[in-house]
Amino acid sequence: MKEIIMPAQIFSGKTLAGEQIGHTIRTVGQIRDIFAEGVTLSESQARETAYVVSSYLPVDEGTAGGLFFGITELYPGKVGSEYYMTKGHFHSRKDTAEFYWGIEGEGVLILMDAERRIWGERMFPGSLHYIPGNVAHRVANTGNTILSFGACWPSDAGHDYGSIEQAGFAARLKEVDGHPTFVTP
Ligand code: PAN
Ligand code: ZN
Repeated sequence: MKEIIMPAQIFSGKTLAGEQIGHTIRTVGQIRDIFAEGVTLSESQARETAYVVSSYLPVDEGTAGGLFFGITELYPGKVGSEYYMTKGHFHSRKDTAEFYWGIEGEGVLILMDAERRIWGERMFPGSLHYIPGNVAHRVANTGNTILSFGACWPSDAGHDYGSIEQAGFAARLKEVDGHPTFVTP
């Protein structure tokens, strides 16, 4: 008799649930160094949640040929004139790409190639983004509600946060006259 089983993980279209779903929370205080220097955070803002990543990693990190799936909920807010954003990273294995797609809210996907060329793509419910290999990616919430987006990436991609911690992105996305604007230092 061939069995038909229930999947152990459910993606409702908005949230991800199941035994194997992990959650990572980043507070504003934990990611304070990604924002422009010179802005002091209050203690209460430092305790705010900046984003939560719910992820389904069905195989061990580093496995060739596998896929990972994640949903990021990025809260609205600003540090100075800079929007709450993800830390951002290159993949450790340079030739690995990723899909992002917008689920709720609005924002900008900030992309930077190996030559430090920057561009942005608007994110909104239904937006689909192909992030090629060797392109750093970070998301900023430019709206007043939670920005939720999905991600699917190879299980051997790995995350290189160090390059961004050291050199940052070549431009910052700030609110200027009420609009998201790239500002170069
Ligand atoms: C995403 C990101 C997630 C959080 O799943 O990891 O949105 O952003 P940071 O990892 O930059 O803090 C992804 O790009 N995975 O590869
Ligand atoms: Zn990634």
